[in-house]
Amino acid sequence: MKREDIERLIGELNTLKCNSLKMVEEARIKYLGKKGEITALFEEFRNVDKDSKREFGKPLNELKQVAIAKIEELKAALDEAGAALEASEDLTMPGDELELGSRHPVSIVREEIVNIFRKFGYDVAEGPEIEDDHHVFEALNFPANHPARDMQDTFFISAGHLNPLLLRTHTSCVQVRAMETMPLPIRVVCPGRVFRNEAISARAHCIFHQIEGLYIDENVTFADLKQAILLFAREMFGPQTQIRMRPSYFPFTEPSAEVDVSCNICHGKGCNICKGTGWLEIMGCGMVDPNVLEASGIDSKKYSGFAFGMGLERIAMLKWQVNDLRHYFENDLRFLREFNTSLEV
Ligand code: 2NL
Repeated sequence: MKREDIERLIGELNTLKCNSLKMVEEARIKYLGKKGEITALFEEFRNVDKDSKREFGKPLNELKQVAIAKIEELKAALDEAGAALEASEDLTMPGDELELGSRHPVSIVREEIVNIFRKFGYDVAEGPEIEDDHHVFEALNFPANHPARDMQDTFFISAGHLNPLLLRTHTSCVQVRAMETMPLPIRVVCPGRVFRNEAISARAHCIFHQIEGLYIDENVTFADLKQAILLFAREMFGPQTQIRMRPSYFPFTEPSAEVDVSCNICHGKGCNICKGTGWLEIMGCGMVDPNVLEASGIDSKKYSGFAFGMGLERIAMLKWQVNDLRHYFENDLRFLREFNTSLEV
């Protein structure tokens, strides 16, 4: 028995290549079969003297392990290649169809509005949907007996506390957090989901979306508010758009106004959409009440600001004339596919 025989066989096995399972089986017989070369070496090993046994035993066993492992490896590689070949046999088959999603109308409107205010230099902020009484009501100048503070109108999570947890009823609370934490001046828009305890119908839902904006600096006036809203309206609804403001009331602004834009469907002539008035209501706004500034630690003698808020479903309704709120939450694919902007190329 010679050491070189063992080494030669290990070398052969290491470089062994087979193109078919038949070749692998032939190689197995050549090395490990009853009359195979390795089997023959084991036969020979039986007759070597005791000292040589010590020398050859270990390498011989290693050789056998190398051969078994190599045969297995070649077999596995060919099985895998065979399966892949079988699966891809007909290269003319059409590919699997890809289901493309689409943007939800509320997301489309939110992105449009956010992008307009980004261009104006506003930051975008988000905050928690589970809020406390302080950020939703107290810091926003809501009187203790305001109806929104009632269980009837707001989803409370922990009642009976001084500062109960609740689902936010507007996104103004995100702006309160901005006033508490951001350095002045502040320019921020806050999009988000809000919750009110309403029975679901075509015109009301317990979940909907808002975007609010806030600008605080020295010497901010109502004229700045009007100009900001006018520029926004023309970016959003077209360069011919006119706006008008009607006096209104919110606990957190004084003075307050509702904003209408000229109806870009009938151009003021009067149609179904604007109910014959030529105007469409799009948002509420006003000058931030000094009490609200002070509640978040801002000096109302030095700083003033304006704020505004709008409902995203309402803007989507004006844009696409889908006038039943429930469509925006049911995720019926026939509805969602109407907004398949991702397929526009
Ligand atoms: C509407 C009207 C409005 C605000 C929201 C606001 C926020 C802070 C301070 C003062 Cl932190 N005001 N937000 C102001 C006026 C109107 O929303 O109709 N929303 C759907």
